[in-house]
Amino acid sequence: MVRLSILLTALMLLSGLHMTAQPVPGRDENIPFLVTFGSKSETAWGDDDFCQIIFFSIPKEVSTPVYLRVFDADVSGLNDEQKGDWNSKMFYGIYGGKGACSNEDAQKSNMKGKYDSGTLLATKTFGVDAATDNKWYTFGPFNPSEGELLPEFGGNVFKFICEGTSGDDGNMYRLFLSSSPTSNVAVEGAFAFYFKYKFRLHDNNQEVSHIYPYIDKRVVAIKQANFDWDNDGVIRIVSVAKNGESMAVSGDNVWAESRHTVSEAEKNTSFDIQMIKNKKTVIRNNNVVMYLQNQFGELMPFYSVPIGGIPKYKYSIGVKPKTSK
Ligand SMILES: [Ca+2]
Ligand SMILES: [Ca+2]
Ligand SMILES: [Ca+2]
Repeated sequence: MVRLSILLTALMLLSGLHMTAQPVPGRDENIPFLVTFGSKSETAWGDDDFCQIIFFSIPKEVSTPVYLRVFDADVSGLNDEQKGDWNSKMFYGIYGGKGACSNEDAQKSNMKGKYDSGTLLATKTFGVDAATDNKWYTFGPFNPSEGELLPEFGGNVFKFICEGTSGDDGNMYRLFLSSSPTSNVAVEGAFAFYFKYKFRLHDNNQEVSHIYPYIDKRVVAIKQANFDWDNDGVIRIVSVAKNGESMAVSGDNVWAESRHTVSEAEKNTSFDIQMIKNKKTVIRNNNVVMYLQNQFGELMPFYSVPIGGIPKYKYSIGVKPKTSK
């Protein structure tokens, strides 16, 4: 219940952010693709467990149908990462109803238990498919009331799962929650969130990618974990009180972890976690995984838009950090 009121306060800050909240990866994240590999892949290619879970929240006032659109749903042709022959299959599922998000297994970093909780509303499996290569595929329509009504997460919540069920190739894709089946039209007030994120970094080492976890008032420290970063540059935190605090960066096929304290001034703000690529070496096709935990060991959601806006370092706070309890 504590968590509920905290999130409600946070989510009120999201109102007004209509047009930027619908794509995943989010516009401000500057991440080119989400990634899921086939179930027989080597984890050294950048996916630790071959499954990705993304949640979408729709304000309960919205009663018109919504659609979940997937760009490049196939595993072949353009965008995807081929190993040998194209032989991978991807299960896509959209879930609603009781437990879709509230089941704790759906909010964890592994695929144990009922991570696929809730009611399966739509599903399709893709492999080699020229019809969806480099194009949008549309799931739906869904009635928003088919989601799981969770006021603490901002309304009716749907769960999207992309799971590799065979093969060893990499699936690159993007998502858009739309009010139209044929184009990307934002659903007023909706947004996406995720507890573990698997994605592709840009090849161009001048690009900087971001994620935006929200630091609620209970958080006194975070532990970040990332996988298979291939030592591709630096990861740093910018917040109202941190001017680029470094996070641990993983090498090939391993996890790295680091702990970061949270000051009073950082509570109820977002962190801007910046991923700055290696400027000396061009590392291409770099697929990575990241999640964050609070001091209770709970995974912290990242939001497709930074709640409260992108944080700016304030010199007056940073040089005199207030201590947390
Ligand atoms: Ca293959
Ligand atoms: Ca493709
Ligand atoms: Ca990698």
